[in-house]
Amino acid sequence: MAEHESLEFGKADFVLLDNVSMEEFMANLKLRFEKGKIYTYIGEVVVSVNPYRAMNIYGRDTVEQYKGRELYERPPHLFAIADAAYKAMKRRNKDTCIVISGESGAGKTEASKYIMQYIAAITNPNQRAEVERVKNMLLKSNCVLEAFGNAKTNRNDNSSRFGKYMDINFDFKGDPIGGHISNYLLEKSRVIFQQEGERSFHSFYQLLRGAPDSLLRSLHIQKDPTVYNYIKVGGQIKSCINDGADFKAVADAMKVIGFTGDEIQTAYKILATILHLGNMTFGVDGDVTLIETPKLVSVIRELLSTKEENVEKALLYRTVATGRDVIEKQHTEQEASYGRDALAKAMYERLFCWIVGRINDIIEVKNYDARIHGKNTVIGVLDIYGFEIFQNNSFEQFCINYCNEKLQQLFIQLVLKQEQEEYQREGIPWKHIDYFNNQIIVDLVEQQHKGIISVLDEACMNVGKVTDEVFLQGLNGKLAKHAHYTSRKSLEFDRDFRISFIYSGKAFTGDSSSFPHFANPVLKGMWPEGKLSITEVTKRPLTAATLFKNSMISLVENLASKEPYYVRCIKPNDVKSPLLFEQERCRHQVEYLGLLENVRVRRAGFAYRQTYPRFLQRYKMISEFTWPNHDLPSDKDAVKRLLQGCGFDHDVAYGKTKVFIRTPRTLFSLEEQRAEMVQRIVLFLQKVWRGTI
Ligand code: AOV
Ligand code: MG
Repeated sequence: MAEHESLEFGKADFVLLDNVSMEEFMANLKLRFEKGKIYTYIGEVVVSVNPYRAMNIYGRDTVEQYKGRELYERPPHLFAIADAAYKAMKRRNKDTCIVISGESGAGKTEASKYIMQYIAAITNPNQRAEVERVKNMLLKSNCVLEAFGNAKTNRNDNSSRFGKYMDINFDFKGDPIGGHISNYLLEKSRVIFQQEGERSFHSFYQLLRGAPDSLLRSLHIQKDPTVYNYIKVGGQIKSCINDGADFKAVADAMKVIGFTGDEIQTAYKILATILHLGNMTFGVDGDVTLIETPKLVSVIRELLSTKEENVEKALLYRTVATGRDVIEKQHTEQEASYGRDALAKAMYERLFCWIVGRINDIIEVKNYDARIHGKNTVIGVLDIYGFEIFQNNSFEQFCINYCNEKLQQLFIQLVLKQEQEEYQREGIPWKHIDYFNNQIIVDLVEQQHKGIISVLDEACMNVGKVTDEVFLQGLNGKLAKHAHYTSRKSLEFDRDFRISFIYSGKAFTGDSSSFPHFANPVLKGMWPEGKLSITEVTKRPLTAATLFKNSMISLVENLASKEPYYVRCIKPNDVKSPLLFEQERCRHQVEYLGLLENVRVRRAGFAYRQTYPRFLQRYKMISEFTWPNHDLPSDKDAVKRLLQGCGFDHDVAYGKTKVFIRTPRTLFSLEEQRAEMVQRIVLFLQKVWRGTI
């Protein structure tokens, strides 16, 4: 519990509230926000409120204050959590992870970057060149991924449109030696369409506003974004983002990471191709579908180093299987424009995944021999897209929100449920605390046979016949009785209803597109499959929803296998104001993040626990009753005796196999006494060895 703060700033840990009620919680959160204290603990969880202004709390001097300190020694800060995760990893050889959650615009991505900066700042005291290089690449990767994966939305000017989980690997000295990035479902529909007031991915505007004229000429691109259908809506928006300067920063970052000149050029060519695709139109002549913009075909041909007929084929035909043969079937006009959009989206997604893959090739740990160097440990940082609801919610919003539900479930599992179950198991007197378990919502989405994703998969079996109606009928048939499902419900910020938003059915039923064949080796690398064989054409691929579900399940398994630390971000208002604390808006977030329940469990709970024998092993020297050995009937009795002797009896509970300590302060004091005794014992032994005793 952080105590080094004056009370005028409110309670630094919600556990210290006089009464755990929503009113007191909110009053404390508001007071601290208004006093410029954006971080507050719930035990080891950091609650963060987006300040919407530059804070002078991330500099070198602050790093020094937190480095190597215990959580409760300093005022609440992200750095303290980062340090705790780092210490746990280094001291106990544990893989740890930091899970950052909160809705769109709450400050997750900023938090993840500060955490990475902190870890970079406290490691590599010996300035090993190789480690510095790795650190630099890890930090620079953020800039590149944000350019291609973030966009301005109505909720956030720099909204992450993909989920990101980054592992940082450390050697036995605790220095970073590499990393790995997993990305989750990019919101590729943004490539072809944005809602009013939003933009496409930053990368497009950066290219238009930042690229030198010669480059633009070679890409046949004009500077004015409103020329391009795909980014038109967003193109008119002057945002606070400096696209021109960012273009150079991203290009530099790509070079530092190790992208070759050819690779960077190819990325630009793909961006340009997508912009040109958006301006392509189709017509009909009799029963033949035509491209009305042949000039663009030749531009695209040039950019992709392929043949004109390949581009035409990719746009006007699709590959279908008839019996044992694969044939090319011509698109109708409407199919052709749908196919064009699908191609644009798929190209951007490939580009993005290829960038992530290239970064991974470069930053992955190489030449590490665990037999020589000891275990290579990991800190994972999870920064996903936050929960969001728009007027129309597409497949991607469905996935984003499902992902948030999964993480909330993990939090409930680990923090609330496991904690309560352990007390029960240990026979510690305990009043059960009710909380909303969102498992029911997760099940609604992912359950076998009757979950939304299963229904979708079933609907998709009828290739060609899937319509919104088929899907909706399937859902209504299976889920009508589900308490958390309604088929058409108006948009409401309703506490226990989070799935019953309008998700537009169309987007659920996936894209299919064929690709031209390329001569450019970088492009070839992005489309390794080449020409499809008959089995691949007829093979039914897993649906996008099932792929996403599987990736979420494995993400959660991965997080659950590590020691988790949590940052819970809150967005104070919808107008990006540093002054406004919208009470209702914040209360709603506190509610669905389960923060009050978190305080209750924590308060009723215990900061530290250890089995009796291990506890004795560590602390037996501080009591005459237990040092060097005790003669009590059991280890439990010995621990009782020891703690009574120290005057800590009031702060502990004795379970069946473990002792539970309520406040960290008690533990801290035990540690101090131990250190003192160890020192004395060492001195004593030295005297013995020297023969002075
Ligand atoms: P998000 O990651 O949680 O949203 P961001 O981390 O992008 O949100 O934060 C949104 C904006 O809030 C940033 O661009 C900053 O302007 C401001 N901000 C956030 N944290 C801080 C901070 N600690 N100090 C100063 N300004 C801050 V999303 O990716 O949309 O779910 O999908
Ligand atoms: Mg983000």
